Amino acid sequence: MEKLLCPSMMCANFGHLEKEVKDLEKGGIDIFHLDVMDGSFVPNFGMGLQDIEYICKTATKPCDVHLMVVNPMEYVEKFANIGVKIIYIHPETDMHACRTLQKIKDVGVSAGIAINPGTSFETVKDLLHLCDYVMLMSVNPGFAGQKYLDFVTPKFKKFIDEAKNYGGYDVMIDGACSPEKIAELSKIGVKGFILGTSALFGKDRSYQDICKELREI
Ligand code: S6P
Ligand code: MG
Repeated sequence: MEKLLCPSMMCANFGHLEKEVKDLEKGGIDIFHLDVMDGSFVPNFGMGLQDIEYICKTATKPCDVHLMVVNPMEYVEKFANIGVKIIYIHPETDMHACRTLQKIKDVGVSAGIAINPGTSFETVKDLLHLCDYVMLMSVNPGFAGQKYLDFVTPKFKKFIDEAKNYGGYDVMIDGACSPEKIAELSKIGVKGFILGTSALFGKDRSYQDICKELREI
């Protein structure tokens, strides 16, 4: 199965953002992953509308937004208007996740859920028919550079096995996604990999070399 390689832009060098976008595209990435944090749902702040808009305009590849914010419904149109192609919400922070996912689809954007390590398949199963993507967090959301939580691994298999019953969403991983995890999880059917400090950024090799290697493992 062809992998989706998705650089997590909060880990990029903001001193040279345009160059980062171009180099990553040259490296062969598939989707830019843009984390939005409101200091409330998660204890951190990160990327604002201006950053997102700049990356969407500079990039030729599609951009997603991972909304780690309370009341994600309020921002769906804003992000759609600045050109993002996929919106992930956290059902844990949305009393009407069903309605929000439908709204995302209605504005012509692909819909995804991102779920915390402590959120089970059973908790979200009635949302899955509305999802194009399901992104499992293998760290508690909010920060790059954390440790992979092993108890999440069996959940990947569960979501992959069930995908055919809910219209065939793609399963993604976000958090501490190392080359070893990519090798292990791509074998069982994980499609997309959010690449932060564990696999892509801060290495002294080109994005091109790293991406080529990640595709082959
Ligand atoms: C943070 C965010 C993630 C991170 C990414 C970093 O919760 O959702 O997208 O940026 O996980 O990756 P790494 O390899 O540093 O853990
Ligand atoms: Mg993320």
